[in-house]
Amino acid sequence: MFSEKLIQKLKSAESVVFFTGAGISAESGVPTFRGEDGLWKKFKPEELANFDAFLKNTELVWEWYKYRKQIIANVQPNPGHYAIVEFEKIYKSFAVITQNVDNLHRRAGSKNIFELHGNIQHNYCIKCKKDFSDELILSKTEIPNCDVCGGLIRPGVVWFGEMLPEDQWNGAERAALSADLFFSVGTSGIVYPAASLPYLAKRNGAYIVEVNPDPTPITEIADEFLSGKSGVILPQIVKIILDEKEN
Ligand code: BV8
Ligand code: ZN
Repeated sequence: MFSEKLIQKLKSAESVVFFTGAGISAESGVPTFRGEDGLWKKFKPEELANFDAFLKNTELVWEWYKYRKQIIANVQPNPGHYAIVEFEKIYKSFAVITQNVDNLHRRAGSKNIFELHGNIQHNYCIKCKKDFSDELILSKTEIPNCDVCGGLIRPGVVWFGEMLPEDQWNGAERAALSADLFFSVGTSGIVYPAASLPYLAKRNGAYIVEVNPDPTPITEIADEFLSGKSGVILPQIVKIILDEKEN
C-alpha cells in the first residue's frame, strides 16, 4: 500500500512534522468546516468567525460556539490522533501543527503541539483579557461578561482577520523549516497563513505526504498523496515503522 520511497523516508527521517486540519477530527464525530456536514453549510465563516460579526451578532456567535463546545466536550480522540502520539515517541525531533481548536491532539497525549487558531475550550475578556473556563460560560444562558471589568467575554479562537498567536506561529514555522518529513493531514489547504506551511517545508527539502480522502491544492506539491481516512491510514504507517524497527 505504501511506496518504497515512503518507507525509506520513514526509516531515515530525523525531524517529522504533522500539519493537521478538521479532517483528522472527523472520525471523532467533529463536523469539518467545508465538508458535506460542514459547520459552515448552515452558516458562512464571515458571518460568524470574525470579530465584527461577534460584536454585531454576539448572541448568534455565542450560540454557534456553545453548540461547538458541546460537541467537543462529548467526543474522543480517534486512531488518527493516537497514531500521531506514537510518531512522537519514535522520532526525536517532532511537532504537531494544528489548525484545529478542538484540543483532541492534547487529549490523545501529543506533547509538542502548535495551536495556530487557538482553542475552543478557552475564553477571555476582550477588555482585561482575564481567562474564563467553559464550565462558567456553558452554565450561563445570557451573553457572558467579565466579573472583574464587565467586559464582553469571547471564545479563545483566532478569527478571520486576526493575527495568529505569535509564539505558536513562530514555533510552527521553525518546525516546518526543519522537517525532513512533513505530513499534511485532513486539511483543505484554504486558510492562510497556516496553509503556507506545507509549501515552506517543501521549499526547504521536506518530503511531503498528504493524507486526505480528496485532493486539495496541497496535493500538487505532495510527494505522496495517500487517499483515505486519517484514522485508517496513520495507524497503518505506524505499524510499518514498528515492523521495520523489529527486523
Ligand atoms: C490573517 C478558528 C491577517 C475559528 C479559523 C484571500 C486570500 C488569501 C487569504 C485571505 C484572503 N482573504 C482573507 C484572507 C486571510 C484569511 C484566509 O485565509 N481566508 C481564507 C478563507 C481565504 N486568514 C485569516 O484571516 C487569518 N488571519 O490572515 O490575519 C492579518 C495580517 C496582518 C495583520 C492582521 C491580520 C486567520 C485565519 C484563522 C481563521 N480561524 N478557525 C473557529 O474554528 O471557529 S479557520 C478554520 O478553517 C478552522 O481553524 C479550520 O481548521 C481552518 C482550516 O479548515 P480545515 O481544517 O482545512 O477544514 P476543512 O473543513 O476546510 O477541510 C477538512 C478537510 O479534511 C477536507 O479536505 C476533507 O477532505 C478532509 N477530511 C474529511 N474527513 C477526513 C478528512 N481527512 C482525513 N481523514 C478524514 N476522515
Ligand atoms: Zn475583564
